[in-house]
Amino acid sequence: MTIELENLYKCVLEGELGEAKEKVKVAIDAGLSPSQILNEGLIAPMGEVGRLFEEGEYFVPEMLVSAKTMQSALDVMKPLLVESGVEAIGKVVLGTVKSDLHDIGKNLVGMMMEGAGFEVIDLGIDVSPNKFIKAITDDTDIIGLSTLLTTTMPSMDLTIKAITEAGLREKVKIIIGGAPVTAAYAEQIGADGFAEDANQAASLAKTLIGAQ
Ligand code: B1M
Repeated sequence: MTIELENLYKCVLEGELGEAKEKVKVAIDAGLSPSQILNEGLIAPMGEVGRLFEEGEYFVPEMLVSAKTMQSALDVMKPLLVESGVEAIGKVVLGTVKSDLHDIGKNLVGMMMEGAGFEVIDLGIDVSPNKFIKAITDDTDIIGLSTLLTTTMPSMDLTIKAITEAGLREKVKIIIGGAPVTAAYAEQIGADGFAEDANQAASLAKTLIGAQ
């Protein structure tokens, strides 16, 4: 790993909120690619944060400050990940499902989808099935559901059931993702697809609307 990425990794791991933006700029100026900065400098330390939490070395406040650090770094990355001024190829309604407050992965998915040319309506975190339903308009193509907790995976199932009961299932394609989610689970609950990461999510969304 380059010294710039090592510094960024440490900054996210230790939650040095004020430093993150600067470290990202240094990595960009050093000519590192956005995907390298993202994967090695930002996503990798969050995995380590999770490991330290499991081992009882980190607690919720440490996880939170690392998350805020990563989010502020992502804000600097956004212009590199999102191409502006392009006419939208489709509309995505995105959210973290009911009872789940994790949003970094979802935000990244939103950025990649925007970068792929979609208009993204981000409903935020802890989104109830009803809120997803209310957000579906005539021009909505894709619903994206994110979750990070095994305990909130059933909220995905409930959301799809609610969309079906509201008579809207045929109008939209539904993509699910998040660390505990699998392709088998997507099939089990009747989603149209599962994506492992934000890039795959954007690519899957394009495939589902016939744009690639
Ligand atoms: Co939480 N947390 N957390 N946490 N947290 C995890 C998820 C955990 C795995 C940590 C651990 O124990 N190792 C664990 C879940 C265990 C489980 O269910 N199996 C956990 C726990 C237990 C909890 C609490 C219950 C802790 C507590 O209170 N005792 C609590 C729950 C709160 C709630 O939601 N109700 C909690 C709280 C929090 C914070 C609020 C402190 C904070 C979140 C802040 C925020 O998001 N704004 C937090 C954090 C930061 C984490 C870890 C450390 C990092 C998550 C992250 O941002 N990763 C996480 C450990 C880990 O993931 N290793 C952990 C980086 C991000 C880029 O990756 O979100 O996976 P990820 O997104 C990926 C893919 O999953 C995918 O694309 C992204 C990458 O390209 N993806 C999609 C995501 N959504 C997608 C949607 C798609 C497609 C792909 O289509 C629509």
